[in-house]
Amino acid sequence: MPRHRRTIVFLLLMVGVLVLAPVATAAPPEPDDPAAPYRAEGLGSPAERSEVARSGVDVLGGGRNHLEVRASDAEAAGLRARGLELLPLPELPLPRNPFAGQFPPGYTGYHTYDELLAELDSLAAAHPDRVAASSYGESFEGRELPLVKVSDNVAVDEAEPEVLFTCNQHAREHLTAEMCLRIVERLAADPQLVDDREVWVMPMTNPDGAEHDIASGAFALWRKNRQPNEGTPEVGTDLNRNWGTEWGCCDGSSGDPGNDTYRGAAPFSAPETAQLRDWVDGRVIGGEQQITAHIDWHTFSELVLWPYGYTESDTAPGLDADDAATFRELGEAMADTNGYTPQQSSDLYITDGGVNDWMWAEHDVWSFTFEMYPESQAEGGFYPPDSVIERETARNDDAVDLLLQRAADLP
Ligand code: 7B0
Ligand code: CA
Ligand code: CA
Ligand code: ZN
Repeated sequence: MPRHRRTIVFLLLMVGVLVLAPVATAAPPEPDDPAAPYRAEGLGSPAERSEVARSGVDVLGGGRNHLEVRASDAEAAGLRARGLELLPLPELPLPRNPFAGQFPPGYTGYHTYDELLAELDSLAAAHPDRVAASSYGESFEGRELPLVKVSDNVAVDEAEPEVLFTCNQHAREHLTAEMCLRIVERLAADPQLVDDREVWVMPMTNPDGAEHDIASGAFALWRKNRQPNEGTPEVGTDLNRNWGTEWGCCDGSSGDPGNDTYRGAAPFSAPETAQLRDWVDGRVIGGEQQITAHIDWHTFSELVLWPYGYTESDTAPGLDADDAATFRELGEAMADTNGYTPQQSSDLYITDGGVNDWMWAEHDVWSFTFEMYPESQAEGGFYPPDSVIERETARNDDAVDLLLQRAADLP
């Protein structure tokens, strides 16, 4: 939307808020979606967890023996009919916000898209020799996709190992944008850490979704991007099912645009994944991929995950036993620093079209997913209050530093 129209819409909204505020805050309307959160116990194998993930429920998180899901009454009945034990989880008492488009009270420490860009610009202005803020493209709705480089002599492409951090592929996982922001802040403030590294940070890879999640004044529990789908009113593609390696191969995504794990009409059909792919492809210089290591940040469940996600096998084309051992060793070493549970991605449940599989299969990037705090919906799920941001992002400082260290000598 052009800026002047945004201003007019904003003014109209402000008038609306002043008139309607007492009504809007008095009685929050019933949510459209009657799905409720449950913990499904006794899922002792990846196959059992994958089966539940495939059943159409919204998977919130999981662990070695369980998954947490949102299920409608009918879906819950179906799972119970299969013999599953479903324990109801608390519905979070999420506040409504009279100022639509902002985070509500208790969450204002999180950054909106505009606040994030402003923060990145001010970091670049404060550390012009070490921080460069730019963009690697545009989202479906036309927002610039933010990209930050942190390094000594930041304007120069030096012969230093390059490491990539990506955040917020999933809209509602707001804590991850704060994680990426912290990485930039911390590396900017400590020249030693980036003396002989080039660190790239993409703090909000799905800005349309993240903004949509806070647009109405109540969290929308939104996951996907905001791209319309032909022939249906259902909106959005799950960006972490839209990557081109073994896309849609293995029942680890959905072909239904109404599903939260809709893989899109084709690999890289989402502009957000296509442009991230193009940028990573562009880091092949003189035939060599410059990026050696990568973390894609998610919430929640407190896990460290590595490829592949599309198969239960530890090894598969392009990933041999030595690679698997290195992934495990490095994943476990990082998990030692933050107390997360380390495992191959498919040990949680099968996913196809995920970013880690593509980064490894296509570019031999040592690519991990971190599922951050909390462990459970019962501790806030996707929406922990802003009071945890400092603690739960700082919790990953050592893992980030370890990956930066190891980036120099990875095979
Ligand atoms: C996802 O809850 C899960 C990897 C399992 N193979 C990663 C991620 O895309 O499903 N989990 S999440 O959506 N953040
Ligand atoms: Ca440098
Ligand atoms: Ca370089
Ligand atoms: Zn996620």
